[in-house]
Amino acid sequence: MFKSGFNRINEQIETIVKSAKESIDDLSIPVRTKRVAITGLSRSGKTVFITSLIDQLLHQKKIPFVTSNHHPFKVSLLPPKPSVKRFDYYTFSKMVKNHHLWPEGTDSISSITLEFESKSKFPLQKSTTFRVELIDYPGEWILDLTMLSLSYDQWCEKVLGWLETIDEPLAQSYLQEIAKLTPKSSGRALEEVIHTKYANMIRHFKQKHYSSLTPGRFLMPADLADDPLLIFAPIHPSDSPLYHTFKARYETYLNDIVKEIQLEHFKGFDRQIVLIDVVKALQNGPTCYTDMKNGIRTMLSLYDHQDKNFLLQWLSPSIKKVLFVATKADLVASSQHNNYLYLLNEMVEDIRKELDINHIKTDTQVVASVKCTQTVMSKYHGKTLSCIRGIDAKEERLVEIYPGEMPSSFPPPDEWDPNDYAYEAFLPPRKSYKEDEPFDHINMDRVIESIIGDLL
Ligand SMILES: Nc1nc2c(ncn2[C@@H]2O[C@H](COP(=O)(O)OP(=O)(O)OP(=O)(O)O)[C@@H](O)[C@H]2O)c(=O)[nH]1
Ligand SMILES: [Mg+2]
Repeated sequence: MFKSGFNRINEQIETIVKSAKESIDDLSIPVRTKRVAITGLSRSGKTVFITSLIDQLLHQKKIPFVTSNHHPFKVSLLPPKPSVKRFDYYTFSKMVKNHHLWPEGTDSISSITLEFESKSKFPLQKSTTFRVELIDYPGEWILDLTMLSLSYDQWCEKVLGWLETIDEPLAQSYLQEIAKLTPKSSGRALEEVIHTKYANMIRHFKQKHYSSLTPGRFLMPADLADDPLLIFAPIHPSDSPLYHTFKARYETYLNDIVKEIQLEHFKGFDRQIVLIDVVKALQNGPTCYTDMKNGIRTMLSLYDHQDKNFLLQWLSPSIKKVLFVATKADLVASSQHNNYLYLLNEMVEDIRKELDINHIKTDTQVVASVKCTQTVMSKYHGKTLSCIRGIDAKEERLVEIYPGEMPSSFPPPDEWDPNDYAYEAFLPPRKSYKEDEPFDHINMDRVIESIIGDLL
């Protein structure tokens, strides 16, 4: 049988397409890897957020905003480099889903890489593969990075100056103690007394929800507990042996711990998510709010290109996008999520302007990584109001509470009464998950779209 001219042309086209496809396949293009830093002050929700992020991407059953916008994609987990601990997604998700408990506070740096394989939008290309690397670390350690730009004297001046401004008896007592030091002050016993007083004070401040506390290893020493390297504290400059010993240990701490161990993990990030516990700020009053805001600003000053510190310069230029996320949105009635977003926007407004000057794109979102509550209409003092129903963390039983109205703007300091906001901590829901069922969440799909949607 004769082939029609049309068929011959068709066959030739097919051959050309096939060989073009093969030559594209042969090009061994290295897999693109984007590094996403999940940062946030201590207890802001990083570990739970990363666990939920992975869970949503692996199962893809509750992220319609992502799945309906893109070609189908598959996600698998790869181990990190051998030198880094693996983020223990399986243990954490099991703990939340099966045991209905939260993971403990993080005490070491860990990492995990997600490999995405997505069907190409173009017929000539095979499916595209890219990787997203995530790191988790103890929130207490993040502010240590900013110590890198401070000499011992500058750090002391900053910390002691701050202690003078806060209305805390322990701060006064510490300042009085160090005022007694003389040019002859020396000896291990005295070093330990001053260090212990300072370390206990900042641990106490952490309980009181202060955020700008350094050094992080005093709060979360991990493998350095009882290491003499940590025996230092801020004191006024002098020629005393005590001052010289503290100064030397401060410098060793920066070089051996902060630079060598911690900084290594913060280099070369492309995108950053900053998690903020805005409910905590509202609930603990103006001092906590200001302190938290300062903590976040300090954390992000790493990207200030005006900074003359070469280490910070080396770290900063790769970040192109920062997403600010208010976590634990399930503590807030769903009708008040807009106000929750307004509060977040207000909190990060100045910081966003600073990042904008440095050509870093920013965005904001409110999220619950694991939705633990339902919003229900209930009678409260004779009125029907939006209440929150969930397993109360203290009472370990199902409760319904009315946490108060979330304002659309932070109150002026003299009108800000933390008692107006009765937000409670909740345990993960006591539900039984179907196989492959991810966590219920609020807006995790919006976050995924915002941070990696362009790659899919
Ligand atoms: N209701 C609710 N609570 C949450 C959620 N995420 C975190 N939490 C609460 O916040 C606490 C801290 O969460 P983590 O993820 O451990 O916080 P982290 O930032 O990793 O804390 P560090 O490791 O100490 O820096 C948890 O123990 C929960 O009580 C959430 O989505 N909903
Ligand atoms: Mg953690």
